[in-house]
Amino acid sequence: MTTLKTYTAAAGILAGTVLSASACEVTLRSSDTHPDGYPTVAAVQYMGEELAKATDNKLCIEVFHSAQLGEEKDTIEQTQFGVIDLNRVSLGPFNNIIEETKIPSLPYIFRSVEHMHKVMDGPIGEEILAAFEAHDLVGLAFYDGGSRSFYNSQKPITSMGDLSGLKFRVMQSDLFVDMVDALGANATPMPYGEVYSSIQTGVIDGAENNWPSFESSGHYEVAGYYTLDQHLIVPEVLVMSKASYDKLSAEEQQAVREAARASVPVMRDLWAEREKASEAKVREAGVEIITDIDKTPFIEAMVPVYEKYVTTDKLKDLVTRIQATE
Ligand code: GTR
Repeated sequence: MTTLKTYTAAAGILAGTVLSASACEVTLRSSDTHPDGYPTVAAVQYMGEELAKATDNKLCIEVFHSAQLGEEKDTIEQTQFGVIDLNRVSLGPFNNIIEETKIPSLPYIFRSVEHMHKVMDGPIGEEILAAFEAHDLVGLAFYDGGSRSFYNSQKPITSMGDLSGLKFRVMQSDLFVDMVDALGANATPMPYGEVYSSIQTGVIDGAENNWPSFESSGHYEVAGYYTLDQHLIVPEVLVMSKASYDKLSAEEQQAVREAARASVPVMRDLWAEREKASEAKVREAGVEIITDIDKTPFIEAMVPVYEKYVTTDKLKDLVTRIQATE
């Protein structure tokens, strides 16, 4: 059975047909916390089309979006066990498990999104993808996650001092707890799906994220102040369960890797478009956006965080090489 699926909604640039999962011999289940139409979801759907084409419809992908398979930390464990075949997540929730993932998750490690692309598209990115193997996962590709900034329900943050005493949700990673502490605020690690109600009920004052997530999660409805301090440019990653990968032939494994790689430029185009659309929607809603912020004290405050997390020669070398990348 063939079903029609168009990507035109939020995606804009893609339009085409995909075979429904039932037409395939093997349907790989892929998890994503984001809703249908979000760039990461559309990119993995695109990968599924490419994979079906390359394998004569033997392998397909079904994306379970909107956290249908669970929150990121839990789905990562399930992917390690082979219960979930593919998973698109931020690098953040891997920080406590895979030490190499901490490096691109360090605050202000990248000077720009272009710098991040240059690093992650090259040998350093390959090394970090390879680090997943020892943890029952196969790192397939990096996706974009823009830059993350703080938003809150209380007041405009115009300098680092304004963060003092506020409570922010962070992804479930010790690194991000220490990052927020170092800035003088309080951090609460929490699954993404609990953030909206936690801000609404005052359990936390805010969180931090990029434009598309701030918008698509609806957090902007309950947090009316967004300060573009851009403390993180943390890439997102697409991983496969090693158990699922090992069931495939060498040709199929190659097809999976190629289809994943082919989805990266598609994702980047969708991302660029969605960032603009999300920003426009948030501005339209009347959220106060603070762009005039001195990042220097934020960067200086991160020195002890780097000291705590960049401990081994291997990690120090990664930081040096990233910083030296033009
Ligand atoms: C988003 C990211 C998700 C998730 C979320 C969060 O930007 O795409 O994978 O990590 O942030 O803050 O939990």
